[in-house]
Amino acid sequence: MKTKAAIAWKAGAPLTIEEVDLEGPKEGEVLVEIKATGICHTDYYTLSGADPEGIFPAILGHEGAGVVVDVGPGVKSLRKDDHVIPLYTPECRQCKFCLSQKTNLCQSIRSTQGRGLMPDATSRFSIKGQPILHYMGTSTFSNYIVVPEIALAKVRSDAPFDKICYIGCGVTTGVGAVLFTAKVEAGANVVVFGLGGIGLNVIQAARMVGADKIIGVDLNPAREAMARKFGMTHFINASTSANVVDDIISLTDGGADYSFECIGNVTTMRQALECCHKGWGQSIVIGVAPGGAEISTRPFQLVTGRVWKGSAFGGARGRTDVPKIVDWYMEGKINIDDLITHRLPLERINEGFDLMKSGESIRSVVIY
Ligand code: NAD
Ligand code: AHE
Ligand code: ZN
Repeated sequence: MKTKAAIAWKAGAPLTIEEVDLEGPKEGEVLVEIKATGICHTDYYTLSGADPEGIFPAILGHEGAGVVVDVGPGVKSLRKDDHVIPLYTPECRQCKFCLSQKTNLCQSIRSTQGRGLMPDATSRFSIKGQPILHYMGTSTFSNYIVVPEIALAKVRSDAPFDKICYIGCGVTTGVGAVLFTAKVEAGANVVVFGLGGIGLNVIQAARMVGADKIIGVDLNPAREAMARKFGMTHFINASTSANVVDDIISLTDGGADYSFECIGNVTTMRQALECCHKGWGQSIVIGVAPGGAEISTRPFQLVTGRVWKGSAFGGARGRTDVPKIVDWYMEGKINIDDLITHRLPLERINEGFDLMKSGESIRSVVIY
C-alpha cells in the first residue's frame, strides 16, 4: 500500500512529505494507522546528527497512537480496530531481560531496531524501490506503519489519540522515572533539571506521590509558570544563578533526595548528581547526550552515598504499564492536555521542530 510520511533524507535537513510504499505485515507483525504523533526532543537529536545510531534515509517519530488495520499470521493479542500505542521499548515477556523482572529493556528485537529494520532484517518502507529505514521500531511520522505485535500496547478505545500519543514517550518517560525507576516516596525533596516535555511530567508525578519540595531548574524563565501549575514549588533560573548546586543544597537542608536530568547535557548531569543529599540522594539520568559525550564527577560523590542511575522509557514495561497510564489520564490523575501546546498537520511538521528549538512549545502534536 501507499502511505504519506515525513522523510529524513540526511542529518540536519528538513523533513520532506512524500508518498511511500509500505509492505504489509509479515508473521507476528501488525499494520497500524497512526492517528497522531508527538514530536520529542529525541527525534530532533537524531535528525541533528548527534545520535551515533542515527541512520538515513529514515522515517522518524516514536510518540504515536493509532488503530490496528490488519494483522499478519500468528498475531494473537491484537485484532483489527484495536486502539494501540507503538512501543520503542517492546515487551516480549520471553527474553532474559523481560524474565529478569529487573528491567524494562526488552532486547528481543533491539539489534535490528537499532539498524532501522524489522526483526527479519528488512524494511517495510521504500520509495521507487529504495528502502527507507524505520526509526526506534516505530516511525510514527508515517500515517501507516508495520510493527511487531510485541511493540504495541493495546489501550482503551475511548481515549483521544491526539492526547494519548504523548504517552508513547514523554508522559511515560517522566511519570515512570518517578514511579518505576526512582520510586520517589511522599515527603521527598525532588529536583528536576529541564522543564520541557519530559521534565514537566517528572514534576506532575512528583506531586502525585506527595513530594515535599519540587525544585525546577531551566535556562528559560518562560518555563516557570507552567512548571508551577504542574507542582513545582521553587524555580532556579540556571542562566542567572551563580551556583545551581549550592542553591539546591541550601533550599533542601543538605541536598535533594532525588534529582532528574531531563536535558541531555553532561554538565547538568554532573550538577544533578552533586546536588543530591550525602548518604542517600539518587540522581536519575533521563536526557540523551550526544555521541562522544561523557559524564564525570569525583568518585568521592559516590563513595559518600550518592547514586547515579539511568531511566529509559521511565522504566515502564510497555504492554503492561502503558494501558494503565492511559487509564490514569482518562481518570484525571495526570494532565496531558495543558502540555500539548501546538497541533499541526503532517505538512507542517518542520514547524514543530522549530517551535521546540526556540523553546516556544512544550509538545507539538501532528494530527493525520
Ligand atoms: P525539551 O526540548 O522539551 O526540554 C528541554 C528543556 O531543557 C527545555 O526547557 C530547555 O530550556 C532546558 N534546557 C536546555 N539546556 C539547559 C541547561 N543547560 N540548563 C537548564 N535547562 C536547560 O526536551 P524533552 O522532550 O523534554 O527531552 C529532554 C531530554 O530527554 C532530551 O535529551 C531527550 O532526548 C531525552 N529523552 C529521554 C528519554 C528516555 O527514555 N531516557 C525519553 C524521552 C526523551
Ligand atoms: N541512540 C542513542 C540513544 C538514544 C536513547 O537513549 N534512547 C532512549 C529513548 S529516548 C526516547 O525519546 C532509550 O530508550 N534508550 C534505550 C535503548 O535501548 O535505546 C545513542 O546514543 O546511541
Ligand atoms: Zn521520546
